[in-house]
Amino acid sequence: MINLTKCRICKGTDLYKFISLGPIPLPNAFLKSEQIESEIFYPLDACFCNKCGMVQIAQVVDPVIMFRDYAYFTGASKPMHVHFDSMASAIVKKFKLPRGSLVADIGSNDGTLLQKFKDKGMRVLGVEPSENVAQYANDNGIDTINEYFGADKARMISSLRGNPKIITATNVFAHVNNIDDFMDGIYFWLDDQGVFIIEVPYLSELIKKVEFDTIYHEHLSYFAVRPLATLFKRWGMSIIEVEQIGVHGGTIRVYVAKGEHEPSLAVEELIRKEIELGLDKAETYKNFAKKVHFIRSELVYMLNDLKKGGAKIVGYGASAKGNILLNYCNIGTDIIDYIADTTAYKQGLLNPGMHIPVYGFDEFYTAPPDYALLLIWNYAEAILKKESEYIRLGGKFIIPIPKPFIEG
Ligand code: DWN
Repeated sequence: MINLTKCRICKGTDLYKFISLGPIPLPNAFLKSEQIESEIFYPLDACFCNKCGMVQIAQVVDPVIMFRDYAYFTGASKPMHVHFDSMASAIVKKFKLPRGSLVADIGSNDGTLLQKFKDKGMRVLGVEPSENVAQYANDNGIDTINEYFGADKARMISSLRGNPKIITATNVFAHVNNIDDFMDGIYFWLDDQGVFIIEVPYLSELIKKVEFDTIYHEHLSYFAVRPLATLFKRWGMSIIEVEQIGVHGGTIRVYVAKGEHEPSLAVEELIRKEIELGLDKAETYKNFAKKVHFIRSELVYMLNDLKKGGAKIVGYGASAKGNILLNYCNIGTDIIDYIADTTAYKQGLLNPGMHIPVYGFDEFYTAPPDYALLLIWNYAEAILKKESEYIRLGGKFIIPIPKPFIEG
């Protein structure tokens, strides 16, 4: 693990640590009981750069440890199929992509997004560092190179596969430590008339909705439009469009092209709102930390009170963010009997840190709990709809973010 001494973007050294969530295990490090004694806990500090306003994690954990055998499969979440289908349709339409155009996805995971592009007649290529997930994608017919992306790999791939019209990177750009090498690769590989499209959790939403459980070691950077615009300029690229999307608690889809381009009104509007929200001020993050402490006490009080009343409580969705929430609030098997999750890889394992068992949904439906702590609050709308029968029969959801409340 490396401790950050200068800002990942501007290399400034005036970093303000505004919250510590650790020591805490990696949020996707699900484990067997025999692995508990060797479990590793890391410090987890979020910092604000007083020079350029970039928010970032101060601890850099070796990506091989985090991603070599990865527990997160995009396709396990039905709402992500819907999201990526609409993303692929929007991009094909927006850029009038002829059939057979090459679309590349970096951090392509199990190929869920690329399958949607393939269904629309595009040629697709994934670049995915996690061996197990890349294998799954290849087994399912999505051509995927099992590598970490960077300048060297871009040169190798380009010589073999040509230059893509579109390169996407969804929930990846924030995971990259060596952004300079990554962007060198993007600039080299992208067709000169091409567009680089990233989706990253939006810092404005994280602050507004106190989404502290999305702060973890995989997410090294927390982006706003303003620092991103500064960053891309270093490669002679510019943001041509930004869209706000609902997924993962509030995301921005950023379209970047080579050369100078007039920013759209949306870009200027979002930057204005970021300044209004105070994203460029340390005070904003100090207040954020206070709200996080308040959520923790409220949630712990609520759960203990329900438990004292004899309630049966389970976790719903063994997400990375859920593991941060449970560890930071010290919520364990004394409160949560198990966590139900759709990902086969996670079932039968224990969640990191609190060692709560992860099951499928059989027991959730055969012996419904009184309460389900929604650890995937980012899918609340879809889940409340999907579980309407559970609610009709008296089941209730505890939604922890942005303020703990009971739904149902
Ligand atoms: O950036 C990342 C985001 C995109 O995904 C990664 N660093 C890791 C991951 O974060 P997460 O685990 O918090 O992602 P989700 O998509 O909020 O949670 C997915 C988990 O929820 C999966 O384990 C599947 C589960 N799930 C479920 O059990 N029932 C999901 C849905 C929609 C459901 O109905």
